[in-house]
Amino acid sequence: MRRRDFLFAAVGSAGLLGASGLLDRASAYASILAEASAHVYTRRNVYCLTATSPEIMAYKKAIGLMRALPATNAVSWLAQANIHGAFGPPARMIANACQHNQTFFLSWHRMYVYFFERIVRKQFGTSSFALPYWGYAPAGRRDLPPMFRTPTAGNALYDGTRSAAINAGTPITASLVDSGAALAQTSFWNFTNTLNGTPHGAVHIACGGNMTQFATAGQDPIFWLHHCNIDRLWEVWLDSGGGRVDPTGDNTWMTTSFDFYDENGATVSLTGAQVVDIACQLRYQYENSLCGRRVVLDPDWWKHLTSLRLPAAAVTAKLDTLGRRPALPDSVLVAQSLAALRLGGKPVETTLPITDEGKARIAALERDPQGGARIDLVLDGVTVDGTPAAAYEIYIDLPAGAAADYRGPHFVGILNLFGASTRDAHQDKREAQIVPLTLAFLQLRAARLWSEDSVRVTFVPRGLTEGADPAKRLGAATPVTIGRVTVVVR
Ligand SMILES: [Cu+2]
Repeated sequence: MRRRDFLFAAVGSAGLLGASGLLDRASAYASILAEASAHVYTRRNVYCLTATSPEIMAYKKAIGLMRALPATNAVSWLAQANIHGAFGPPARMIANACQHNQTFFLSWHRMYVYFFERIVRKQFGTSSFALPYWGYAPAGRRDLPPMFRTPTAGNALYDGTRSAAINAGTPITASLVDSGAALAQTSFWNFTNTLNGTPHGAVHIACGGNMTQFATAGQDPIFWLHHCNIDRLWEVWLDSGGGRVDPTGDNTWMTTSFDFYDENGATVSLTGAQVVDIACQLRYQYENSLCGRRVVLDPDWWKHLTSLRLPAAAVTAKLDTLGRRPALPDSVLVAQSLAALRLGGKPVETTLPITDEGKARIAALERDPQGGARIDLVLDGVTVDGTPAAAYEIYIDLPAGAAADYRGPHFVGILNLFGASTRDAHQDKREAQIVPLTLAFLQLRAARLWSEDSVRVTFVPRGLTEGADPAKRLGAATPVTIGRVTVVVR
């Protein structure tokens, strides 16, 4: 296990830190280490596995058995998918409970995947079972893992509702799986809002079929691996440091409780405070995504330590201020579109004049970027007719004639079309997409690329998979509507 996890596990289970904060009593730690290693399940990158890996065999078998159970059985495949979203679920079952808002998106899905994994392990899998994660990355692989796309009879991992291109192994378009914009954020709320759209929503849409709607997403076996990866990215973000911390000062986030079914079908609940440490509280961890290059743990590593200290309270307090900002203070409107936008196969640009008060607020934010204010782009009333046929990259103040490059400073995310289909029964459950702009603002401002008088927002269509051409696919059709585009300072 990683040193950080071990440290947490050790501190959590024995509280052996001396008054000096120095870790000592090495032999006690060695036994805790052995104990902890034996009870922490490791989630591995699916690209490191094959169709005959134990995790994959167990998962496949479990899906078959779970699908054979009625939806009234809490550990059935449908009952588990229905917790996320459902068309007409059985009475008195937990259903339609998914949280896609900025407060509970990450913690709710962590709990959901955690109990699902326990069900597979206890009821249908093996005692060492851990869900693999779909570790797509721009530099690595972006295709649907091969064992999920073999349409042979009896392959429970195959889902025929997905797009033909995805089931053929065509790589997802690079900007859709890129977590760079999310990981660059330092406050939890900016991170979760950015991640929710990209790669989370973008990958749902790229898969097509069941994955595009709240009510059916959990029925595609790849859903659980996708959410494992979203959960892993939360850990990657925390490990990046630089003030990235969980909102443990937010009472609502910490104490709101959600219901699920455990491995025996009993109703259980968890709060945010109970899921902040995956190794210590939930007994799982993520293997890094480098296949075959596992870090071999030296059982005597602690003998080489001279000192290992936890950060001093003063340092921790300073780090925490970034992540512990209030969640949603009152916002001030900076700029607003006057009419709904229709998006199709060609780029669409809208220029929003900045109000006088908006200019003053932005100037104040620039003078004191650590002061807690933030700029957000808010996209309300986003709908798509039918199944999305393209993705839309969002750019801020992209200069006329400049190439739209998602790796550049103007890119802020992908328009989130997950659950936006007018066919989705839970379309009304959707909330506005919040695209954090503070980081882009500071970067563009430093490069003198931020416009004083207006915010220009450009939506650039991209194929969902490599080689797909939205202009050709959509022609003159404009199936996507954005009801309102606003920029606010909070
Ligand atoms: Cu999702």
